Amino acid sequence: MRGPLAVPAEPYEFAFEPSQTALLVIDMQRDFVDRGGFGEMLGNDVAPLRRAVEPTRRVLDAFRRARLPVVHTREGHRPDLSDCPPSKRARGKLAVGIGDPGPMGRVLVRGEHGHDIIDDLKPLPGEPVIDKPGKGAFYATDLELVLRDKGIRSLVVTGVTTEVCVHTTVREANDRGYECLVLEDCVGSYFPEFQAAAIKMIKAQGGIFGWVSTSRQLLEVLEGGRP
Ligand code: TIU
Repeated sequence: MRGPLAVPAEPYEFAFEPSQTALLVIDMQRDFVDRGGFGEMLGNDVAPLRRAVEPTRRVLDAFRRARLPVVHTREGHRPDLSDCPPSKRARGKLAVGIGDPGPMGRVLVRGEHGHDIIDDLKPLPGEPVIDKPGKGAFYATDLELVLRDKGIRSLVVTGVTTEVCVHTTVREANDRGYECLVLEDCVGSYFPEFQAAAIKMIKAQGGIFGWVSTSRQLLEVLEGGRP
C-alpha cells in the first residue's frame, strides 16, 4: 500500500503512513461486551458496546487484508492477583469483584473464559495480545516495545470502554508521541453521555489527544475502489 494517506476527521484530516500505522483493539473481552458477562452483571447496558463490534470487525478485516499490524489488549490479572493493586480489588465494594467466581469464570483473571476476546474479533496467530493490569495499555506492559519494533507512529484506536480504557490508552499514547485516530463507531461506553463527552474531549482544543473519525471514512481511504 502506498502512503501517506489522509482520512477526513475532526478537528482536521488525519494524515498517516500506512506502513507506520497499527490497529489497536482495546479490551473487547466477553466480560465487558457479551450478554451475561461481568459488565452486564453489574447492571450495565452492553448494547452500546455490542454496536461497536461489527464496524470494528470491518476495520480489522481491512487491516488484515492490507497486511498492516493489529494489536489486541485485554484487561486482567494473574490468577494469584499479585499484579492487582489491592485498591483496585477493593474499589466499588462489589459482592462479586476481581478474582471472584463470576458469570464467565473468575472476573478479570487471565485464562478465564470471560477474560478472553469475543469470538467475532478473535486475534489471529501473529497478532500480539497485550495483557494489561491497568486501564492504560502502556502501563506495566510491553506495548511500547512491540510498537517500536514494528516502526509504528500512528494508531487507529477501537475498543471499550471509551471513557475508561480507550481514553487512558489514547492519553498514554499521545504523551509518547503517537498520533491516535479514534473511530467513534468502533468504541463504546455503557453511558451515552460519557461516550459523547469522551469523544468531544479527544478532538477539542485542536485535537488535544488525537483525531476522531468513523470506520466508513477510514475504510474508504484504506480500500477506496475495493468492490
Ligand atoms: N476496559 C475497560 O474500559 N475497563 C473498565 O473497567 N471499563 C469500565 O467502563 N468499567
